[in-house]
Amino acid sequence: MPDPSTIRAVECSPPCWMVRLALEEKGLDHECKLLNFAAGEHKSPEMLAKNPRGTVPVLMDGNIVVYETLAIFDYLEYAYPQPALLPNTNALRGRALTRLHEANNLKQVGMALFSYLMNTKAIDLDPAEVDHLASFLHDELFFWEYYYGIGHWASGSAIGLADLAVFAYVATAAHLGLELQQRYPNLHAFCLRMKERPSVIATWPSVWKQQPYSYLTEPES
Ligand SMILES: N[C@@H](CCC(=O)N[C@@H](CS)C(=O)NCC(=O)O)C(=O)O
Repeated sequence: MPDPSTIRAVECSPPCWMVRLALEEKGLDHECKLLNFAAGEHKSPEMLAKNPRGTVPVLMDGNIVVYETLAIFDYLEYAYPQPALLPNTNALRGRALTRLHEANNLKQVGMALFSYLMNTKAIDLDPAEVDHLASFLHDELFFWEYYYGIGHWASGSAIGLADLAVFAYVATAAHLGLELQQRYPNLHAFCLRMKERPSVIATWPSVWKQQPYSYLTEPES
């Protein structure tokens, strides 16, 4: 890469985190410009010129602009194949791509819940709505708990793009109070493995307090 690429991202956004993790895992020299979401910096004229949808993440690699998280993943894997984050045999790649795109289900239910929690004033939060949205997340986590019981990584014996996606959503849910250890031991072990990786250490949201929230913590019975 002649010049370091830049990534425009907002902190605590799972899709942005996914791309930052991929850049770190690939050891690519890059600059991350964090935008102020509340101030609408992701919709500035400069950003809209790059991505008319006004969403982040947006990757700039020289003159090449790529947005849409999965497109960025695809681009990085093609442009910078080593270290690979997708396997190179047909069978394993088929499974890895399945898991990666399957993680969109996690994104849908995760983002619906996270957006509600983050965009609603504490006083207006409706516990029934939180439970309702969390129930979809639990339904989805059931699948991932099963997959991470088969192996350490979402597909095959090496970390891959799907793992980065799953981690960004599950770690966010855990930060919001989802208890993993008892209910999802395989996902818990996966998150512990991920937390030791330099990519996660380098990108851990700086605004996250040590103590997770308790929005998703279930009362003890
Ligand atoms: N389809 C996009 C969506 C990414 C996304 O949801 N980004 C959020 C931040 S977490 C965003 O930019 N929201 C602003 C908006 O939708 O206007 C992708 O996969 O990159």
